[in-house]
Formats: sequence, C-alpha cells, structure tokens
Amino acid sequence: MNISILGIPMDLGAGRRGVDMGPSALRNAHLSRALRDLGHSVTDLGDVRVALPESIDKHEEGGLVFLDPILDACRAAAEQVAALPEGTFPLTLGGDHSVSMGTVTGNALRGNPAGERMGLIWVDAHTDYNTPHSSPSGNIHGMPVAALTGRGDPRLTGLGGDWHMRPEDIVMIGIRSVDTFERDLLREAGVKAYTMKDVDQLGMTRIHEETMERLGGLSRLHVSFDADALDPSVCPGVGTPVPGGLTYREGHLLMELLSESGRVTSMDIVEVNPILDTRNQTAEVMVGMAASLLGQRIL
Ligand code: Z70
Ligand code: MN
Ligand code: MN
Ligand code: MN
Repeated sequence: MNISILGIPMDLGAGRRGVDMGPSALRNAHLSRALRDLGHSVTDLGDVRVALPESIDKHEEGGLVFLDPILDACRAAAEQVAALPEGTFPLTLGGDHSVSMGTVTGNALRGNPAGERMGLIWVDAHTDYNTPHSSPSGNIHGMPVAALTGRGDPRLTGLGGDWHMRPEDIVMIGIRSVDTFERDLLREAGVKAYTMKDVDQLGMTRIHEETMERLGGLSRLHVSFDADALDPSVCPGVGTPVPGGLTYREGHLLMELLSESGRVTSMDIVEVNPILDTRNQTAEVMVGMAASLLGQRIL
C-alpha cells in the first residue's frame, strides 16, 4: 500500500502546551521505517504550516480559543489530504485533536468534492462532542466530533462546505470522560459510544464486531486514535491523562481486528505530548498501534 504521512504540529486547541511536538516524536520513534518493514511504500509529506502561539494573541471569541489559526491549519490539512490520489492511505499526525476536523473532512472529500458517507472510529478517553455553549474550557480539541456533525460554531462546522458526518456513522471506543452538557448533546445526536465499562463487559472482540456491523454499508472508514484512550500507564505523554483506560493489548487487538477487516482507509494519531512523556514511550506505543492497523502480525 502507498502510505502518505502528514504532520499537523499544532497545540492551539489543547489546554496544555506540547502536542505540537507530536509529529516529531512519532517520526523519532521510527514511524516510516516500521511501516516500510511491513512492505508499504511510505512518503512523508512533512508538516502543515501552523501559527506559533508565541506570535499571535491568545484571544477567545464566543467561547473559542485560537479559532482562526486552528481553522487555517485544518483547512490546509483538509486540502492536502483531499488532493492525495485514490488508493493512498493518509496517516495524519497531530497535534491536538482539533486537527481531525481537517483530516476527516479531507478524507471524506477525497475523490468526491461533494463529500460521501464515511465511517469514523473515534478511539479516545473523551467524546470531543462539545460546542462553544457546552464546553467548560473553550478548548477546540474538545469539539471536533460535534463540529464534524454540524454542531457548533458555523466557522468550525463549515470546513467541509455542506458536507457533514452523520452521527450514525460514528463509533467511539474507550470513553471515560464526558462533560455534563456534552453528554446531552451526544445522546441527542445518537452517536454510538463504547465506554470503558462496555470494554470491560463486552470485550474488544465483540465491540469490533458490532462496530463493523454498524458501519456495514460504508466503503471508507477513518480511525482517529487519541493517545489518551490508552491507560496513562501505557501512554503517560498526554495532556489529559484519565485513569482506567485501554490496556496495551486492548489497543493492539482493536487495531489488529480493524486491519483484518481490510476496511480502514485512513488514520490519525493525535495528542502525543513529548514534554509530559517518559523517554518517548507514548510515541513508540502509538507507532506500534499504527503498525498493527497497517498489517503487523505476531506470527
Ligand atoms: C474536555 C473539554 C479533551 C482531549 C481533553 C476535555 C477534552 N471535555 N480532549 N483532551 N484529547 O475541554 O472539552
Ligand atoms: Mn480527543
Ligand atoms: Mn482525549
Ligand atoms: Mn456546515
């Protein structure tokens, strides 16, 4: 397979600094080599240009911190991803999770400018379903899924023009931190979310089967993997560690099963924070997750 790597070194959507270094940390953990060793042809397109927080004013506008530079970076990411040839697998590296407003939009519009239905598998401790009204923080990385489904500020929801994700085409896995009003929005929209309780009770195999069934008719599936979905003992280098997360094996098993399905057409790795990490462990773990999704097997 042809894999194109694109970095979006942005931490403007997060409450803490450092995830702008995520793409470097993942490259340092030998991401390209790991994928080439699996037989893939890998092209690293480098990074999207992102404004430095030091050279812009931190202004909040209608409950949105750093809105304009985040929109610029998301638009650039969406354009680059949408322009990749059909059949290429885009592997996009954050950055905070607001980058996925751009990457998911770009993948949905790739090959069909009007946009097509696409399945979204959101692996995260958080549901990222806030709007400017429901958000307790104003941080845009808590809002990308709501924005992709057309909820929130029109400047965020308008990235794909008239195209939006359908809530029924989204499955979240690993959830254990949801804000009060965010919970209401998520329920009302009808997004399927597997919490950590569901992971404990059903197991990852069953969750994978149900996910494949739910997203059955869709020809393209995007995996957006937030490193904080994994337990902080596995991935300590994240801005918002939440106890009780996915084990190392649960993460790999999900990626292995998704790989076997042969249906995943693009992936994000986001929220890796080298400042808060231990000897780049989080980036190394996430490179392993990408390798499992892209065909690595134990035997
Ligand atoms: C909270 C908010 C969030 C990631 C934290 C946190 C959101 N719900 N997302 N870390 N990746 O501020 O909206
Ligand atoms: Mn997230
Ligand atoms: Mn998260
Ligand atoms: Mn819109």
